[in-house]
Amino acid sequence: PRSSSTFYERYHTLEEIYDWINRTAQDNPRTVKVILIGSSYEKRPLYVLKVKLPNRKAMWIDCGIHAREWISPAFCMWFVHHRRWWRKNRSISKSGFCVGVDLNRNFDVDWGIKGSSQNPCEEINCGPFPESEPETQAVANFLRRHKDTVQLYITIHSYSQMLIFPYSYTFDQAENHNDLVSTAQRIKRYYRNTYTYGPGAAILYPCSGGSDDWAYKLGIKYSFTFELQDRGEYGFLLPPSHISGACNEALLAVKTVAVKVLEK
Ligand code: ING
Ligand code: ZN
Repeated sequence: PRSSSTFYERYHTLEEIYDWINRTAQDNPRTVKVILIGSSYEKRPLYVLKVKLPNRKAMWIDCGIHAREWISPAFCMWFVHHRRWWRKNRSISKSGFCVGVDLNRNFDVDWGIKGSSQNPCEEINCGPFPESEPETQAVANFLRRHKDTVQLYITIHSYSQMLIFPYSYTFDQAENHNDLVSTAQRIKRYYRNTYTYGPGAAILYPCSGGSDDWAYKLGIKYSFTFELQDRGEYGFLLPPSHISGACNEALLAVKTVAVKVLEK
């Protein structure tokens, strides 16, 4: 449980809301604009916060027409801030309506079968075909060119404090499973916090098109997904004060694996 409520879980004064409007526009100069559309009977400014959509369509939301309904302006702020929860890339689907492919479902390994969706509006959309996305292509092409020298593949995600290794797309055991387990155990010894480890399908969920499985099948026999801090207290909103703790922990882990794998 969170120690205190976040900014968006509290009610704010009009002054605070004006500050928030300006800060939001300043922090997102390309997507957010403030437009003054008039003033109230008591001469307080009325603002539109214009948030750009990928196509040229638009919708209107107003909040706070009735003064005592405090949850209403709180919702408008929540709605705008929700963009902070974006997961996918920014590719626009064929229909032009939804945006984003989950790059960790777009790799060419058992593509589109498990734990993924063909629907571009969903969070785990695998894209129209394997390696359809420029980001996936770039990584895959580079690794294909260098697979003979790259011995270790690591991909960093958050959160949940886990060390995941192949496979995620099948419950079959990786050929060097015991070796992967002992590597993960070695890392775990250095952590103060609790980390869970194991094959993705077993410890998380079965899921196709992930980069670690793809890299493994390319021939990189040590392939890990690190899920960094925390375990859900702050989740994706890990406060800046936790950055050094989380990174030092991950640093130690990366060093430990690197020493074990590359010193052979
Ligand atoms: N987790 C991963 C995800 O893409 C994962 C878990 C790892 C899936 C390896 C597939 C393969 O769902 C996060 N945090 O994104
Ligand atoms: Zn992730």
